[in-house]
Amino acid sequence: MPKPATSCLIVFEGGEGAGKSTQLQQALAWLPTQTQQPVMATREPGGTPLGRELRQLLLSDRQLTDHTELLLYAADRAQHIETVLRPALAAGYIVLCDRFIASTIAYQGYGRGLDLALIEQLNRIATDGLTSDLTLWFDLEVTLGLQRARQRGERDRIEAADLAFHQRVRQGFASLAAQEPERFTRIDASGSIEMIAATVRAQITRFLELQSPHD
Ligand code: T5A
Repeated sequence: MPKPATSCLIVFEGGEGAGKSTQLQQALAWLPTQTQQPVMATREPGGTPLGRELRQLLLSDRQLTDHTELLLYAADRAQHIETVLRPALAAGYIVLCDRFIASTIAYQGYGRGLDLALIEQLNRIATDGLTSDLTLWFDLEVTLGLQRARQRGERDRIEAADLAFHQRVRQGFASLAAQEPERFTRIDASGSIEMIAATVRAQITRFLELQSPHD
């Protein structure tokens, strides 16, 4: 696999239990065998010490208003970008990130029904213009994803939202994929872990080849 010219941010997105964290770990084990470039993994919410506290709040059973929830995700992101993502990208890393901006659009925008223009504005402030280079969306039928997530035990505050909420979240991801088909790639997450990992490897390989300098 050719070495990419620059650092890059590859984001793993999806609804509950779609398998994105499992796939991120697989990619994290495989990618360093393919490139000289340093590779690291991080996540939102919870990619910083402050973010881990925010994550606990966000996933606890506390009553949060929808706007409070939105602002806490934005605070987590602002801290993550300034203290983790930007320094890693400046140091030449390929960064694999579990969830990013698209989750806010899908969950708080489509799921909670908050104003998409407001979310865009807030994302602009939180990210200071940073966007993903490639987003892999793990798409799975909602009931199957919730079933997988529930097999792990207790439901968190967001998993516990009703089915219609999770269906709207899926529509949100679908809409983002339709808007930017090159950067935002849908991956069928219904197969085995190994089958999906092979698709992820192919997508990342293709992306890095496109990034690499040509003669
Ligand atoms: N959120 C996040 C927002 O609302 N707005 C935002 O802006 C952001 C950033 C935390 C929550 O925050 C919300 C979304 C979330 O509700 P999270 O930590 O990513 O985000 O938590 P979850 O989405 O809840 O993570 P999950 O772990 O449920 O989903 P994953 O990562 O998609 O699933 P994964 O890989 O952990 O797998 C779940 C189970 O399925 C099995 C795994 O072994 C595991 O047990 N599995 C498979 N089983 C069969 N076949 C496969 N192919 C499988 N792949 C995995």
